[in-house]
Amino acid sequence: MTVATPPAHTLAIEGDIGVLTLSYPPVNALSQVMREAIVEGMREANANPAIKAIVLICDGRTFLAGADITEFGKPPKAPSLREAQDQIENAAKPVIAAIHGTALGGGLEVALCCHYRVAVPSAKCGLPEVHLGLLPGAGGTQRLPRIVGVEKALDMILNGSHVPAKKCLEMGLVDALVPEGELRAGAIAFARTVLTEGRPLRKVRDNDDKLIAARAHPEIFAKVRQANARKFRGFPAPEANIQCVEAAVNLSFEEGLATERRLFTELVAGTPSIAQRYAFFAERKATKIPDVPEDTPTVKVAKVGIIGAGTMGGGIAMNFANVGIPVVLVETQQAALDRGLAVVRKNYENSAKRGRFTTEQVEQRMALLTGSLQMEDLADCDLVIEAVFENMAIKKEIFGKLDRICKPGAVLATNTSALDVNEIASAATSRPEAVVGMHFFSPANVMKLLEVVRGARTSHTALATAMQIAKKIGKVAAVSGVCPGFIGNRILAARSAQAQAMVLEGAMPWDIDEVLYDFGLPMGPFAMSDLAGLDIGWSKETSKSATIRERLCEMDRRGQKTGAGYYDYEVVDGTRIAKPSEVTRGIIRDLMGEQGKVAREISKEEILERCVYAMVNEGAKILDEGIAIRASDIDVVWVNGYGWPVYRGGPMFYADTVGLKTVVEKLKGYGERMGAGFSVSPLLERMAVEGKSFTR
Ligand code: 3H9
Repeated sequence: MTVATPPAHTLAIEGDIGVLTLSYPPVNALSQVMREAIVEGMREANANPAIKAIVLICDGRTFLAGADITEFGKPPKAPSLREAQDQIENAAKPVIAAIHGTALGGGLEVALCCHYRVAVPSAKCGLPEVHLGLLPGAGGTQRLPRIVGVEKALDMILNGSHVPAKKCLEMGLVDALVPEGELRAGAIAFARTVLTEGRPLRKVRDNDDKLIAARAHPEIFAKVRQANARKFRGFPAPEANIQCVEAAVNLSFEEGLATERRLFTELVAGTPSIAQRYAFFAERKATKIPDVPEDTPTVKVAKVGIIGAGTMGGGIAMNFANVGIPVVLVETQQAALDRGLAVVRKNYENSAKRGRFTTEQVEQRMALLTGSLQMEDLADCDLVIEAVFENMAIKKEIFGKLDRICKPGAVLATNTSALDVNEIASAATSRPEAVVGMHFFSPANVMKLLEVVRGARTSHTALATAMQIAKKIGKVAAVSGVCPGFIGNRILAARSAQAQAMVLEGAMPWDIDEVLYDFGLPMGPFAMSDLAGLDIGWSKETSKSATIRERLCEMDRRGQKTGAGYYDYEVVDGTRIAKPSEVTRGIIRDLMGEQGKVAREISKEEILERCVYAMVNEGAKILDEGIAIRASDIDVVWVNGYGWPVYRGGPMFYADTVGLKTVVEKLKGYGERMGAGFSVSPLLERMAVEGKSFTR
């Protein structure tokens, strides 16, 4: 079947207004076709004497979503975006951008070349290039501060946020809102007003008032750098973005544009941006499951049940309340339920205090949460998520009950982070096809990742429903097969094994943490253990005093919560500071002595390579076993669930950057030195020999 491609532009005439409609599904990205469409459409509209003003509007679900990211890194194709923008900005007739959906990146930069902008209330505008390791390279860093002022522009550009139309109106970024669903008519009416009132052909580039005001406050830039130092650590793009806005303030428009162009060119060719663009597409690819067609029927999730109102259950519930889906939260004890709901309320109130939403919205969200002590109250839920602690017997009991209580067709999910989903599905229910893993990460209302675990008998519908609801609640989902730890924790375990081994060879926990922190992770494995608590799964009765962790727990050094763990902790000015601990050092030395081990110097290079290549090796095994569909899914899991620095793409992307041949050689080399050795993944070895890569 041939699908007719709609023409990229059409020009209609409504009285004396030309309506230039652009169309390039799915998101009207500004690829060559679209740039040509703008140039051509504008020429036609300019040349037609019957047209006195031009409305620029888009078909489909959105206004222009930005430059076509797939074109970056390839030879440029004419016309350039600049040429298309010049056609608009230099038009002899007023051009009005009519915005719906999202005007993002190059899309907003095109709108900024229009003389006026109108939008529907649901529209959003943003310059999200920073998330791709880039900067707005089509004049955005020069025009936005001219229209909204330097501070607001920095905020938008550095956060890459999608700003709602109402706020855009307040900032002057759009000139008027028109009723929802009436964009075309509203924009035409606005264009007529411009004509009848004889309003000028306003060019954003000519307005320097806000920049002149900012010249008296050069400290704005120092402040923004300082305030965001932690967030920007390791990323080159934010600094380049700041320098562009500084150039807007201090240089002429054309000089500013030249600075922007130069820095954009540098960024686009660099590994961090290549990695971030890869991550953008990897996230979208992860939603596609080869044997599950996109049109697979899904369950409409109108009501969700959650079992367990602890930290996880409460956090999970917030995700659904945030998007207006009612939740029944089930606990066994009233006190636990009250506590859980109180924590949720507190979280919402804290967000309200930070200005994220209003107190009215707090109440709206809380009203969507109903507590219950009866599992029977889950009978009419479309999706039930079990979030009790990790105990197979208890989970089986719960799923047995759910099987009896839940309506036919409901999706039954477990939030287990390690247990066998197949066992839960088959041993406890008569409907294993309805069972799926939905592994949220803590804090579940904040962390982006959702590992969707596909059991041997999970139906296409249950799987597709989990993926669809993940998108609805704003999660980044990746599918994992069933294995201990699934994708994320299994790789974490491989890294931990190396970290633990190195501590008994002579590296101190803080040496290892420092290397991984410097690599870009938020924290290393030992700091992470201290944060999570060292006593997870530990008991005094069964402790064999065989590991450092067991000995620390026996001394009641159970991590941050007891004020000591691998590290000593000191509170300075209300901030908890981790310090290398002599006690831990002593435990390590004792244990090494008992095992007849002699400490050696371990280089930073070895620490990094053993930790990271062990992850890559495990990733290759996961891929080989079919636990992950594709290498990029593994990267999606580690970037969104474990803080892997996105400017390094993910462990599998990173391995490709290093070269698989090198990774295999190093793994073998360290293996020999360690004695026991790595079992190098046959897939990894084969790919290295064949000169292949995982992600390119
Ligand atoms: C830029 O503009 C640089 C300029 O400043 C300078 C230039 C000189 N290009 O997300 P979805 C694909 S940088 C190519 O699932 P949604 C996407 O891969 C750009 N492809 O839809 C997917 O493909 P598939 C700045 C793109 O409704 C399909 O479209 N702009 C692009 O959930 C649907 O995407 C941005 O960073 C693109 N720009 O969300 C905005 N965008 O079907 C990036 C999307 O094969 N885009 N695709 O999987 C978005 O944030 C979201 O796509 C959007 C829609 C919110 C628009």
